[in-house]
Amino acid sequence: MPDFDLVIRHGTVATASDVFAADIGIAGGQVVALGRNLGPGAREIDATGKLVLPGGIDSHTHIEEPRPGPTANADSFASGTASAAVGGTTTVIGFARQARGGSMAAGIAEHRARAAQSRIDYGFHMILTDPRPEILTEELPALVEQGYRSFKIFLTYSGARITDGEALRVMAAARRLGALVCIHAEHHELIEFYTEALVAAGYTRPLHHAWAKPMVVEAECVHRVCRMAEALDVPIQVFHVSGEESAEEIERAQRRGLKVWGETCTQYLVTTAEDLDRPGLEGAKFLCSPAPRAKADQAALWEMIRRGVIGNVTSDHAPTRFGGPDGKTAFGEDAPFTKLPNGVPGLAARMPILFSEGVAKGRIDLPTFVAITATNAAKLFGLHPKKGTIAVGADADLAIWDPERRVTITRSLIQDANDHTPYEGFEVTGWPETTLVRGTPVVENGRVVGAPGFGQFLPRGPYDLIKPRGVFPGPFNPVDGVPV
Ligand code: DUC
Ligand code: ZN
Ligand code: ZN
Repeated sequence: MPDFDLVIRHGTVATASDVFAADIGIAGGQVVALGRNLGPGAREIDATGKLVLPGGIDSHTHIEEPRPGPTANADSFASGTASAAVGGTTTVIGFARQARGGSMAAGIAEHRARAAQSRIDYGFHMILTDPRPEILTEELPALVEQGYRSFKIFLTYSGARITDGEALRVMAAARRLGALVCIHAEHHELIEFYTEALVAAGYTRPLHHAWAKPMVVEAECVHRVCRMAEALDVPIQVFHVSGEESAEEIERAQRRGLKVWGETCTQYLVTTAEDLDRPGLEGAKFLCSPAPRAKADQAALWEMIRRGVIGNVTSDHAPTRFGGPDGKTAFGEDAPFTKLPNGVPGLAARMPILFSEGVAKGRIDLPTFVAITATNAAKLFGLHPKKGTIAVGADADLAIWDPERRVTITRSLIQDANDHTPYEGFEVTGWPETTLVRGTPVVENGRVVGAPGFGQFLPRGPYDLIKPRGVFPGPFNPVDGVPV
């Protein structure tokens, strides 16, 4: 009679705090023993020479999100989560969107139906595009209770943006309900002003997307939302911090003691605005918002990761095919940047690139890699300690990682439904061989074996990290309408 369903033997286990040699005993989908010379498992994996890491948590992914067209999101939950697992990720947080004039609950119900095909575990942020009073007071309390414990707001993009006044009301609602507000922070009118001037002057190539949204556009807005969060005493995460000046705004807020967290994405660490300047429409493969910056910004972001200012790195996976009627070329080979859909695919590449550029190149140590790819997101989004670490009682979400394997990233390795990757030809050292979700292999030796529908929805209950501090900059608490 075996002691465990599965034993992973002889590996080197890494968490966000420690690296140690241990066997892992798994039963009922959870880690139940960590130690040497564990008893037999019904199944055994020999991890000699391998790292055993917490499966990644990619807390910013746009999978199967509907768009008005003609371009479309390339992935389904089945394809997107296959790709995530190929890259060692075991949990994704996606986005359920409220239609303007519509209900948030309806957006959730539709997205839950799509996500039923997920191969790995998942949760949602709620994109509030129209935070009318009845949405905030009548719909959100029940939805937060059901485990949708984070809101996403956009301060730019015509179809999604809300005003500063609306953002304040969303922040206040989040404070009352115990939810986290995640923010796309760019100055909308400034982008429009730049864009009109660029188009008028004939600057419409993909490169000019970066000209339309230079760093000042982001840094100003990051500063603004940090101050808004300070005024209302509301914890926030600033999404996709793309370079030095925005990261400095986050750091300044953190130094004032605010609960402001910063996220960056793989693409800001390895691509630059120069990639947008490739011939023809090739640059469109690198087009995302905020725009890719300069080499110096990449170095600054790594430094901010080392200092803990940037706590997690996501993919912001937002896949549009390049070719075809719904692809980035749908408006023609000389389409102006204003027509090009924003976003790059990146679910599978995230962890291997961060391991290679981070750990293998000596920029960060292994525990920091675990922290920025899994543990910190688990903590920030209320999934810890069930997710994001290797400990007795945690879900056995694991990536068995060959730290020496050299791989050239190609489209075919990625296994999503897209027709390109911005990381084509990128060379990495280190690759996940086997990915387990709750002790069940989803990827085995690079082959996707997890079934669509195996993934489970992760409701997120209340947790302390995102509790407000109870500190206001003045004598009055404007959320509750009382003196402090
Ligand atoms: N930026 C976003 O904010 N969302 C998806 C794609 C992108 O580039
Ligand atoms: Zn965004
Ligand atoms: Zn995004």
